[in-house]
Amino acid sequence: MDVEWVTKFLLLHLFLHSCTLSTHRTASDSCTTHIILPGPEGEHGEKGDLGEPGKTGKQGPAGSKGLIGEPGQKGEIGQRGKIGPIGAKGDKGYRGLPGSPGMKGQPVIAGIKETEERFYLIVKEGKNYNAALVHCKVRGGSLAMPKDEETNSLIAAYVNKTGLSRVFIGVNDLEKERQFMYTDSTPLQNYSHWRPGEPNNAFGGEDCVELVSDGGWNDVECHLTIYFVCEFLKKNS
Ligand code: GN1
Ligand code: CA
Ligand code: CA
Repeated sequence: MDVEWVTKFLLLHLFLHSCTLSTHRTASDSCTTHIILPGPEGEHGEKGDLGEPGKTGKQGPAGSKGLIGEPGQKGEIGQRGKIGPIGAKGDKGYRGLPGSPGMKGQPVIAGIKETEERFYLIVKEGKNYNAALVHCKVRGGSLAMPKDEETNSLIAAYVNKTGLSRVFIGVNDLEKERQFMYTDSTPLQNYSHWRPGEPNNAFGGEDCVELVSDGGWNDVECHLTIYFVCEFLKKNS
């Protein structure tokens, strides 16, 4: 039942009741002129117009952190790096196996020749003039010093027999250019056996002397490495 209608009915009923119970009023002046009954309720009004859009709401709080993204694509291969520093020196290697035995060597001394006073000895070890001289000296001798044709021929024959073409002999002009001396510091006196055109001090640097197989002498560079002849004085001469 409609609540508003019930309320109005009750009010009216109350009004009527008080009117009939009243003792200090007459029925004629109080209950006939004040009865006002409301009419029936009218029809509902038309639906109102659409309201205006509401105000923009306040900015909301920040959302929660999103999930981690997918990994990106693999990048291109990088450029080649700089060459690194030189590594530390390696350890010393193991000792190698011993080599196989060598062939039997040629005899260093090619026989011996002698005169009445001296022994002559070809040394088949290539040495420069100074080393050759030392080799003979430490053995108590000297580089051969042919001081006459007989001795020179003997040495030449010896060189030929040994199959050689040249040997150092103990003659040089180390002390003074063009003043050839024997290695015992005696000057060339009555004898020499220069080849034609020698000594020529070729290239300005020939101060030692070789004896070639024909017995002739030639001045050569002292640093040449060739075989040589030592001589040894016999003791009792
Ligand atoms: C030799 O080969 P050549 O001309 O450069 C010799 C010289 C001689 C010359 C004679 C190292 O020199 O001492 O004087 O022949 N040099 C050597 O022609 O044997
Ligand atoms: Ca010279
Ligand atoms: Ca020469």
